[in-house]
Order: sequence, then structure tokens, then C-alpha cells
Amino acid sequence: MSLPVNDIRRLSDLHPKPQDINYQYGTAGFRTLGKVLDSVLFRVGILAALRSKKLDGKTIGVMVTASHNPEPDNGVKLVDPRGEMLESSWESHATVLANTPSTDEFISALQDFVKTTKIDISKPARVVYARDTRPSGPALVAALEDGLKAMSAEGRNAGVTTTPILHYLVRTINTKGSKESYGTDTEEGYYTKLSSAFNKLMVGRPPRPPLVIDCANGVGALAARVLSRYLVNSLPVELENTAIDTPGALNNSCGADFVKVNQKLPPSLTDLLGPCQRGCSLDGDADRLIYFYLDEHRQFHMLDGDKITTLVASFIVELVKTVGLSEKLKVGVVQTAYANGSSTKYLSERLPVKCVPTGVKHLHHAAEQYDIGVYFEANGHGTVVFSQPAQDLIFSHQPSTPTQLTALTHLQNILNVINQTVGDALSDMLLVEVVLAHKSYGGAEWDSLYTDLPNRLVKVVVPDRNIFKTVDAERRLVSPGALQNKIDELVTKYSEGRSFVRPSGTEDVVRVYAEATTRRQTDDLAFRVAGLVYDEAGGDRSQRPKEFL
Ligand code: 16G
Ligand code: MG
Repeated sequence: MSLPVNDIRRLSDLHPKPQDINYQYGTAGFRTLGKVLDSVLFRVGILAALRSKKLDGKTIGVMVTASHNPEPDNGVKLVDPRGEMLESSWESHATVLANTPSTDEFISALQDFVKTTKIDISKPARVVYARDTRPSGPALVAALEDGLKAMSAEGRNAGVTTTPILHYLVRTINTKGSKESYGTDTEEGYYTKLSSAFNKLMVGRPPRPPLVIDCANGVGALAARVLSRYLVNSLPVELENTAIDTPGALNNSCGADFVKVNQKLPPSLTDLLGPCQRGCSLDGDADRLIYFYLDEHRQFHMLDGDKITTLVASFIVELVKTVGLSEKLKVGVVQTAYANGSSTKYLSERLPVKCVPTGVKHLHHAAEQYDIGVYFEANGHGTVVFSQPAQDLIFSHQPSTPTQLTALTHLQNILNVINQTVGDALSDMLLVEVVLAHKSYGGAEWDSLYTDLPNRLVKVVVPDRNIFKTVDAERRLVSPGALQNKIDELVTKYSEGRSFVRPSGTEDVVRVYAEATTRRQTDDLAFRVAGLVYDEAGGDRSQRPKEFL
């Protein structure tokens, strides 16, 4: 059997590629202005069908979202059968196919691809897809559906939902009826799985003040509302920033990225959050979570992905120890260079900690090397993954004391609260709430586990960010030239100073991170490194930002 060339040609002509744009399947799929993504979505539909055929008809996921980006942006990413990110070798195929200039060239690139990748066209193709609340979403989904139609793929439209729910659906569809079944393959199955485990974990815990959830005016508002109906007595919540139909509201001065980057409360919450009350922010597709609280002086404190890692990993270690399985279940942590130095120090004194390059797929993969792997990026994206033997042990172990039995039951329920396929803001929120309730922690007690070093992120616009090449999990530069030596020399002048430089995978900029013992020193270090980067990359002297030192 060969490719249905006539159908592809007819439909591809309806989705021509703009001549002047070069697309790239980056860290989180294709992402750019929504209005220039039509041809990309059509081609991704075809690619998803081919990926499914290659994997013997397993269901592939497609998510249409641009996460925390501004509302006019959109994007698309593919999800592999276990609910994980697309295998990286296919990312470059996606880029090549998205950039072929004409329908004819697209078809011949497809033919080459099918041949070299040895795809059996006669296999079935199954794809499940969803989108977030962006206004450009419906038209992009229609283009994707044309791609599926061209391949006669079986499509399941999961509608408007969060990225993590789409990942959950992919995994549950593919494990249906098997020993590794991950749950019921519906949204209701997702809410029921998470909430029933959560509700069991909260039995007997004292009532808590309501949790304020900043939904970023995105799809998380819909999901959080449904979830809250399943949490009637276990967790009172107040949903804020739920204006999904207000043009321009998405991620605008709210959401997890706003809080993390600006290190402050979304202005819309200022009058809502009481002293010592905790709140959290989701991002535009609800796969990132940042917590915060105001202290008794109404001072803002942020609890980011590093703080979540510490809280969650410590609790899981404690449970595993109480059950008596410390020897058999090794808990480890995965971070990136962005992890606050204090968190790395705190964790390394207690657990194995690995540092990997930015991007969920790197963290997820490294976490899978542990029996129980906890990973979070500082920006709030993360989850916990349990190896299959670890899960089997947790569900078959026979405890010998009532204390062990209680801890084991908690561990089993925790496993079901967690969305292991990908970082999931709502699932992570439930996990955090469980730990806080079990430890009787408020925001301040949680925050006091270690003290963050002040840190600063600076964006540097350079003529060509591709000249920046990193090694050692992005902690060191090997190009351009002597820049790393200059940074090394500078860093020694700051107490507990640390700084690194990496090209962004999602924006046309270079990022500089710095931390040191004081805010003033941190800013000084960050802007000095930014200045070095700007000059070394040949930035225009007259355009040099004045804060760069
Ligand atoms: C994407 C990544 C996120 C990473 C961020 C870094 C996924 C699903 N998302 O949003 O993990 O932190 O990119 O962006 O992998 P940057 O390369 O622009 O700094
Ligand atoms: Mg996101």
C-alpha cells in the first residue's frame, strides 16, 4: 500500500505553507503566532497518523496550545503512546515536513520519510487531539482534522481541555484492558481517579482555609471548576482569573509564568489573598503550578517548582521508610540548572539529585531511571514517576504493622493522585495539599525548609542565538570563544555566586540566570553577565540595554 497521494494533494492545497516562514519543532513542539500555523497543523495531522502507523496503530496525541505564551500565539505538540513527549528523533522529521515549500515537495518528502522510516501504510492510524481556549484554536483544529482526513486516520476530538488531561487520555486509551491500565479513558475517569484518591488521603484531616487558584484565564479554569465538584468536603477552593472568553485576558498579568518571572502576586489577587492564606497559579494549559502565600505582614512569598520538589520528595521518602521499603525503593530527584542553589544543596544532603538540560522530556527520562523519580523545573512543571516494579511492589507488599499499613495505603493513594504522564498543575496541586495537610504545614512552614538564594533571569537579544552552545546540562558554554572563562572569573567575585547562559528553545533570545547571597549582588552579577553576552555576540553598541553592566 502506498500513501493516499491524491487526497493529500487535494487537502494540502487548501493549507499552503507561507513562503517566508521557517518553522521549528522546538522544546515544546511548534510554537509561534497562531495565524501562521495553518499549514503546520495540516502537516502535523499527517505526521501523527504516520507515527501511529509506525507504532502499529497505537493512539498518538496532538495538543494545540501555546501554554503560557501571549494569547495571539499558538502551537502544537505530539504525544507518544505512553503519554510522553514525542520521541526526539521524530522532532527533526516534523521540522523538515513543516518546511517543504510546496504540496509536491511535501508529498515527495513524505514518500522519502515513509520509505526510510519503514512505515507500513496499511496499518491503522489513531489520533486523539485537544486544544486550549485560544481564539485561534478552532481553525487550527480544523486544519489538523484535514491532515487526519487525508490519511483516513481515526480521530477522536477531546475538545477543549488541559495538556495533562490530553496526555492522560493518550495513556489510558493505549493501556485499556491491559495489566498496565492507567484508568478510564475519559475526562470523567481522570477527575474520578485523582479526586477519589485525594479524598481518601484527606479523611480525618482538619478543615483548611480555602485555596485561591489563579487559573490564568485559560483552560485550567474549566478543569479546576469540574475538579472542585469532586472535592466537595476535602478542599475548599476559590477560583480566580477564569475569564476564558475575554479577549486578551489569557496569561495577561496572571498565571504561573507571570508569578515566577516577576516574583510577585498577580495584581488581580492583591485584595483577595488574606494574611497567611495560600494560593497557586496555573499556566495557560494547566501543566505548570506555582504556589505563594502572604505572611502576617502581607509580604509575598513564592513557592516554586524547587519548593514543590522538596516538599513532595521528602514526604514520599518518609512514607517509603515507614512502610519499610527504603532498601527496595530508591527515591531520586531531577532538576535543571535553573533550580535554586539552596534547593539543590538541601536535596543533595538527603537524596540522589541529577541535573539535566531544560525541557520536560529530559527531566522525565532521567526521572524514569529511579524507582521513584521526582522532577520539577523551577518554573513549576513537574511530576513524580514510579517504575513498573515499584508500582507492583507498592500494590502487593504485605505490611507487618498497622503503622506500616497506613503509610502503604497513603503511598498507594498518592500514586493515584499523581498524573505520571507529564507535569499536571491540578494533580500537583492536590499532591501539595495532601502533604501540607499531613504535615500540618502552612505556607510559612513549607517555605522554611530552606531559604532561596535571590535569583535573576535576564533575556538578551542577540544577532544569532545559535552561536551559543552549552555542555554539562547547560551549565557551561563552549561557544562563543572565551565567554565561559569571563563568566567564571566574574562569578568568583560574588558570595555563593552562580550564573549560566543558554539559548532559549522557545524564543529568539539568550537567557542569563544568576544567583548570589543578596539581591543587589544577584542583579549586579546577572546584568554584568548579560553585558558580556551582548558584547561577545556582536550586539549593536547603540542598542545595548542600559541596565547591562
Ligand atoms: C518549554 C518546555 C519547558 C521549558 C521551557 C524553557 C516542555 C513541554 N516545555 O516550555 O519544560 O522549561 O520550554 O523555555 O518541554 P526556554 O528554552 O525558552 O527557556
Ligand atoms: Mg504550559
